[in-house]
Amino acid sequence: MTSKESKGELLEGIRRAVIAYDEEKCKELCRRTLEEGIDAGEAIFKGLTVGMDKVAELYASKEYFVPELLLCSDTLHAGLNILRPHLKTTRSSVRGKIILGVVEGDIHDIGKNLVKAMFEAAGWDVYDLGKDVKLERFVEEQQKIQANIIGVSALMTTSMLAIPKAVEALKARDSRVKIIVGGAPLNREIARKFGADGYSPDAGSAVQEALSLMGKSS
Ligand code: B1M
Repeated sequence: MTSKESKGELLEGIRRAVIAYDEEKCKELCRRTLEEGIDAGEAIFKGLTVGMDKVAELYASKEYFVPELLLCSDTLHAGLNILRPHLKTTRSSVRGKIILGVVEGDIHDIGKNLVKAMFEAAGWDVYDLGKDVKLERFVEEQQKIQANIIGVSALMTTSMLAIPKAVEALKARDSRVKIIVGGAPLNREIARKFGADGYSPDAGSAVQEALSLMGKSS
């Protein structure tokens, strides 16, 4: 077996373990990818995340329901916890502060947790407010932390409507604050309409977007 094949097999195994919500298998394979020297980012974005995309398809085709989604999500997070400390990104000389959270009424936090992992790996201080976050919490935390960036995630067409309210409340306190948004129902155009300063389609590009809003590059 060539090392390329074994890497491909490991990533495929991780995808399958997420789909089969086999938490132990997922953890074992994530540990093995690290032992084999495979990049943690690849294992996250070509293994765990691709597995979750397949889970979303199974949900859409009504082969999976909410209980399976929860189990698959737990499996993904179990693998992410093992891989996260080994993530390497281009560490920039800029170490910013970011407040992160998922909007009120929305408990989808897988994407937000991937974004968090990327900022941590880039050396940022991350203040994670979690999911279902009331807009007042973003405002209170910003008053305390004075972060460079506030990152807001929303996964539903309904919950994303909380974003313009959060932007308005945050900008009313400090018009210079920079807000980045992301999540499946959003795009750059909607982000602009909601008054956000930045948008990122995926966790990988969120750090770069933050840096460019701060007028820096990695
Ligand atoms: Co639900 N859910 N869910 N769900 N869920 C969706 C979002 C949905 C599209 C499924 C569908 O119907 N096709 C749909 C929303 C429809 C709409 O828009 N109105 C939906 C629904 C309806 C619901 C419930 C109402 C179901 C119910 O109870 N009947 C309920 C809502 C509960 C609530 O929030 N109040 C619900 C519940 C759940 C679970 C709890 C079971 C589970 C979430 C577990 C968890 O997150 N801990 C779940 C899941 C897993 C999904 C799907 C299948 C997968 C989402 C996911 O994790 N994707 C989803 C279907 C789909 O998206 N196709 C669906 C993988 C993840 C890596 O991608 O989160 O997009 P994503 O993150 C990406 C980018 O978007 C981006 O980077 C990430 C990685 O690159 N990104 C950012 C995200 N945030 C960012 C922030 C940034 C930058 C980039 O800067 C700040």
